[in-house]
Amino acid sequence: MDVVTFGETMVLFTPETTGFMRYAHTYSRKFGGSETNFAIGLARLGHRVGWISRVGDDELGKALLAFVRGEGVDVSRVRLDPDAPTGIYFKEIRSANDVNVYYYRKGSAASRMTPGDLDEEYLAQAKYLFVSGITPALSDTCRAMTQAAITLAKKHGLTVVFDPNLRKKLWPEEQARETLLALAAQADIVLPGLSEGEFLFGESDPLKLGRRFLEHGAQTVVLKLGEGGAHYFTRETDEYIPGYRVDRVVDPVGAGDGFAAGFVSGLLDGLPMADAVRRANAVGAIVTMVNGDVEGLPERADLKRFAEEPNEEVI
Ligand code: KDG
Repeated sequence: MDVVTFGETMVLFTPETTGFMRYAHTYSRKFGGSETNFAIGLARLGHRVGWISRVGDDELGKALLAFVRGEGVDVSRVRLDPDAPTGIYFKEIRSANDVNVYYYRKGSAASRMTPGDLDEEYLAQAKYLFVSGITPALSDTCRAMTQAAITLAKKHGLTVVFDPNLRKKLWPEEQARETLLALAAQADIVLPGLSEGEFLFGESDPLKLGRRFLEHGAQTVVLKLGEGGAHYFTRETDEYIPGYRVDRVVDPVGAGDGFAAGFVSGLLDGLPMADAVRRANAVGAIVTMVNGDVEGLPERADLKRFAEEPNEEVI
């Protein structure tokens, strides 16, 4: 396995119409969850990736599992929980750049995960552990599991990649800040968005923010600037990598996970940091052009085509 990740994936209902959810009558059923968005992104690019989780032992849980398995992600460590349902979430698309989410996930099967859901041998054989800041927000036991996963990863020499993925709907701000800062301090690579950095450190200047994350413990920080690209920082150097202009954003949800998949894929392929960030920008941009959290994730050929197109860079 190149990469292992863990966290909750939900059944996603996307309305066929834009506007307030109260007027939406028809939905298409999809699946979404930061960690499987990321894992599917890597699988589409040809990497070996495993996902640890729980889903309900119900029809939707089985459909979700079949979907993720069908995308080439190893689900051998996912448990069907007979005592709790699979989580659900709805999207409300007011406009392409204004998407709300409504969660129905409290008490879900995944929120009942504990450190006992981790298989040490399974983790130990991977190169990277991808940790999202959503999992510790789900419950006390999921928070303990997140810490246990990082501890095991460090014990076995995995590189820990952390995306803060701040979801204010899931937990009180003070608890979120304290927990996400503690996790960021232990990660080798941190992939924050600008607004997440502002939330964590009260700092909005990208250069200062990147250095704050380094001082806090990370070896590498890639600050995501949306359409504007990304700025990476290491102990030795830093560099701004412009983003790609997307003519028509359809659905921005999942772009950050695509970014993370593109970046880790670049590292697995041994690309220099700047090229890994370029790939991350490209995958993130491609994801926004398609409705759904994972549907737009590119395969190698799509990525090559996109890179060869005369894409305008946004600086
Ligand atoms: O990054 C996209 C995720 O936010 C989405 O897929 C759903 O995992 C999800 C969440 O918890 O919001």
